[in-house]
Amino acid sequence: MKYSYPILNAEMPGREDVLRLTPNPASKDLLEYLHQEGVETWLDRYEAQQPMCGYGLRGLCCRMCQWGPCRLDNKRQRGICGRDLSTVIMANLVRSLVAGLAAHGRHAHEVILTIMAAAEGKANLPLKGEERVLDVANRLGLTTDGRTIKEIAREVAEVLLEDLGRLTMTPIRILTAYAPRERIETWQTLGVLPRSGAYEIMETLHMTTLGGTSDWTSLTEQELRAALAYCYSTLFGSSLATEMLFGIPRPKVATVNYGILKEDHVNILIHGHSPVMVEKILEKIRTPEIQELARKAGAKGIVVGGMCCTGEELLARYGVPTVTNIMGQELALGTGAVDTVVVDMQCVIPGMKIVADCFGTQVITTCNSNRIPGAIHIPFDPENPEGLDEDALKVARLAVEAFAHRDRSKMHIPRETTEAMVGWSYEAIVDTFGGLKGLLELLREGKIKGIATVVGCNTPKVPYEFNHVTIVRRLIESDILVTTTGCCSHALLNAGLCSPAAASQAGPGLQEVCRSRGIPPVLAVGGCVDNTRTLRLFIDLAEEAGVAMPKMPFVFVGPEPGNEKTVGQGVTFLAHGISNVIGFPGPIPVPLPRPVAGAAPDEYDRGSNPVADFFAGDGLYEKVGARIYTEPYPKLAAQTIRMLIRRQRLALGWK
Ligand code: NFS
Repeated sequence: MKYSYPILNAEMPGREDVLRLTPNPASKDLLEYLHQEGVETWLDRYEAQQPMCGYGLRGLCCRMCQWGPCRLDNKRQRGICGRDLSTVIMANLVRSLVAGLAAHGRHAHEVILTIMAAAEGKANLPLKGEERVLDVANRLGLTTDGRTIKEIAREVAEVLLEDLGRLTMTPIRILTAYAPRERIETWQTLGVLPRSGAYEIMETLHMTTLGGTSDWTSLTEQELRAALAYCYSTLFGSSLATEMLFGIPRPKVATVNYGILKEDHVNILIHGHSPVMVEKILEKIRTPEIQELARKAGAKGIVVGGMCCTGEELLARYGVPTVTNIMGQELALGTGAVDTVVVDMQCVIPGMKIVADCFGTQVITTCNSNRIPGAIHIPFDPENPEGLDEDALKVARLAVEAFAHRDRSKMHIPRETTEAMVGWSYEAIVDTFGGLKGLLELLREGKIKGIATVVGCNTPKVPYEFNHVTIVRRLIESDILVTTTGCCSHALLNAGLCSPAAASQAGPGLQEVCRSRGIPPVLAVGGCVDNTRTLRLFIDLAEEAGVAMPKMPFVFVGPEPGNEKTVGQGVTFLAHGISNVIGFPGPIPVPLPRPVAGAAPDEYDRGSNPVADFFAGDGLYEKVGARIYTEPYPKLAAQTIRMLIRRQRLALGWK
């Protein structure tokens, strides 16, 4: 590895490392091609940022007022205001968690308001997820008899909206409806039950502003409180609302990877997180009018490809092929074969537009929160949804018409395509195993040793997608079933690990389980907000086993942490008693072992700081029964996960 960071006890890759280790040949091909062509990507800008700031890397820079910025270290242990090191680290951490909360919250808000519009007949959208509407209504104790599905959906949406924005101390109703009793009691004892997503954002910013709390431990409590708001108001809010609107996904076979793009077809990429407008756009693309328009433009057909979480929504529901993730978005446009990219909200990096301009790709933005200079803007507003059909048709027309302007001399499409079985909603997983009892039995008898949910973004700090794929290969070899979402799932989909054929790479127990059911050893459950599907599975399996969640053989793995949104994902699972294994040190100083002066040469002081000790030692463990393990080397990370699962099984007396 080219860049050594002794302060983190880790290294970061250089260009050669990325090209040598990145597992998808298509990504390597495009990275090399774009470099040769002089097209700038994240890899160039990442190298230009080296070496990175040691204060920022360890969360030691305080920028929460205009007295500073203050950089803290062993010599300067307080900022100008007197704020100490641990308070600065925790304030930075909890602020990034609530930034992620805000992002998922805005996503949830759009989908919930769309349900209201659909229920009131303002938007031409059928409520396709009747089963989910009734299920959530029953859990909330709402009256369903004698009411129309629209009336019930409207009332459920009101509850979800209130959970997002309540300011008074009424517990989040979805938390009360879905969280296990044992956990609710634990959170109550800790005093970390949240009010709502919006309230916990306000309270976090309030606590951490100049002259706010100087007790870092109160920020660890706020971290848990805000994570629970994040989980039960924004993740559940987005995931349940999307299922109410568009239905619960079911397993299906799809083709993914860069090779789905075709030279002689109109190629349209959809990108972002909220699936509302793209559902309509997809509907319009499939109409005879738009298909005919493509033929007239000289195309043999229309290909729609997905990126990031919007891509995963369409993949799970309709088998629409996906191409790549956040760090692949520039590469996908670098094929020069994309006529239009339609983006909604979040994880759309500005570098994408730079590449789009190099290849003449048309960019259409559909969310007022995510504007891009030079893009065509056709926004969706759930409070004024009447124009949705017309706008979606406009986008479809523009997208197809762009085919005529493509510069065919610049096309470079890698041939790789991969088969995958997708659509693993909570219900689909449970049904496949013949109910929770069936899956629990496989866990008890050890055919499946444990379940790891391997999720999250990419980061340039590890070779692109290398940690995701390496860790997961080793987990399935050890009979650990994997669920996945987000950008990690794109890496695993493209690597063929979500195909039933990947059963051959699994250990004997998992292999038998997969082969007898015709399923893959890695289940792609959806976008990041659909981590709720895995969480519900963990909650219900623990309940079925009659065992508290922290005792179950489950692990949360984030091999390539990137976005602020991932902080809340990890802490959500921690709060539920599920330990995290993280693939690169987060913004907390890494305790570094040092030889002890005057002692034997193999005697080390393991090093410490209060915040790292809290998360990785006993502080958090004593509160919720889980801790964070950080391991940047993926084979060692897989070993850590195996060890955690083995320990849990031994304690449970499962062989
Ligand atoms: Ni998740 Fe979806 Fe990817 Fe990270 Fe971004 S796409 S919500 S945040 S980068 S996994």
